[in-house]
Amino acid sequence: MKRLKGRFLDSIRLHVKGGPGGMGLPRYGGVAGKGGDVYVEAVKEHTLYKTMAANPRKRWSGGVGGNSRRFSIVGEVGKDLTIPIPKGITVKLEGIKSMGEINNDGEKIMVARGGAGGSPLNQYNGQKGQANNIVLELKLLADIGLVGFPNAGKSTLLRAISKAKPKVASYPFTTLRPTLGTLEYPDMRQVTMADLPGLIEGAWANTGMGHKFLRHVERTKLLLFVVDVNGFCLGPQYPYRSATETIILLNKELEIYKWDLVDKPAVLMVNKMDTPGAEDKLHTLVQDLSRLPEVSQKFPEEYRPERWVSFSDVVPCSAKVNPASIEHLKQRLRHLLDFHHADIASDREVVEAQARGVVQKLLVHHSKKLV
Ligand SMILES: Nc1nc2c(ncn2[C@@H]2O[C@H](COP(=O)(O)OP(=O)(O)OP(=O)(O)O)[C@@H](O)[C@H]2O)c(=O)[nH]1
Ligand SMILES: [Mg+2]
Repeated sequence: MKRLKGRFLDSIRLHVKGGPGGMGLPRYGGVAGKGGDVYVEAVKEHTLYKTMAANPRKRWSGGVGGNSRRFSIVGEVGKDLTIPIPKGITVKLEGIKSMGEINNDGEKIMVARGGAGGSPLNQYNGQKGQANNIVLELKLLADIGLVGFPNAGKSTLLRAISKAKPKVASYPFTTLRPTLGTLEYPDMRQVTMADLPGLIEGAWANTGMGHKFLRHVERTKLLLFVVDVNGFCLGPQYPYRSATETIILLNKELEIYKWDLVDKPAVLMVNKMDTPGAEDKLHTLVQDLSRLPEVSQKFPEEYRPERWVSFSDVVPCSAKVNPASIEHLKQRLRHLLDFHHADIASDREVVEAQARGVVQKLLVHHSKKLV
């Protein structure tokens, strides 16, 4: 069990067991009831903490199937059990196998099947229910997810742009757990940002912190790549990676984790612009950005992305020493989030209008807005 902060749980493990089937009655050919199944179901405003509090022993079982009796020849079916959980959860069978995802309230998944009731098929012996250890992993819900190599300045950025106070230090892998911060705008709009542990090449193979934290960017609306303009080197025995190379390698890690993560709107923050020689390096980086596939040729094939992230903005910043650059970034992020939101909203408008047969009018209206 991982604790983020106070009562915030990131993942929990539960033991779930389907109810056993009842006993059949051979003399009368009586068939017993099957055991109850166990489900997990998303309930509005639920949290993993509440799931834990509801049953601290973490063992959940379905109801026992009724025996077949002389005066009630067909046994009663055991009661199903539903475990309330929050939405935004990946349900896994212990190990790594995913059983499914729950993204909306009311969605449910069966996690353990009840045993069959006693019948001629099993010599009238009720069967045991399935027993599983399952892991419920929460995917954070943030508007913006920070993605970057270690030491690039992600936590420094979150400190500068919000009131959150994640740990900052000059060594890699300072951030061990996701942290959320809130960006506040003068019109009271709030945007959330998730600071995540640094990623390095081969994260998919669990190098560094591994890429398990990428699940937290699955539900974000926008990816903010944070790169150190000077590039990165983990240590003397590791290769140096230029800023461009870190972008390519991050792109690959995202693609491997989930290919469509690469399609999310993305912004590139080029950090540490206060350091010597930064301008020249930025210049090279910007040139490289238009020929990423070419630059990636120097890597072995397994590090070369097949799908490319496309950045709508490249914002040079200094998270540590230049608050104005961070203010500018904050404005750009707001603008992009509003833009993408409007995009979704106008799609919805069109669908609804189509249903009412007024699509023509709307299209005229939209094209006017564009000019
Ligand atoms: N010169 C300079 N240093 C910076 C800047 N931003 C961050 N740093 C320094 O870079 C180091 C790493 O910063 P962090 O914010 O901890 O980096 P991170 O990306 O969160 O690193 P991990 O948590 O390890 O992934 C710290 O020593 C920061 O002070 C910047 O704009 N300019
Ligand atoms: Mg950090």
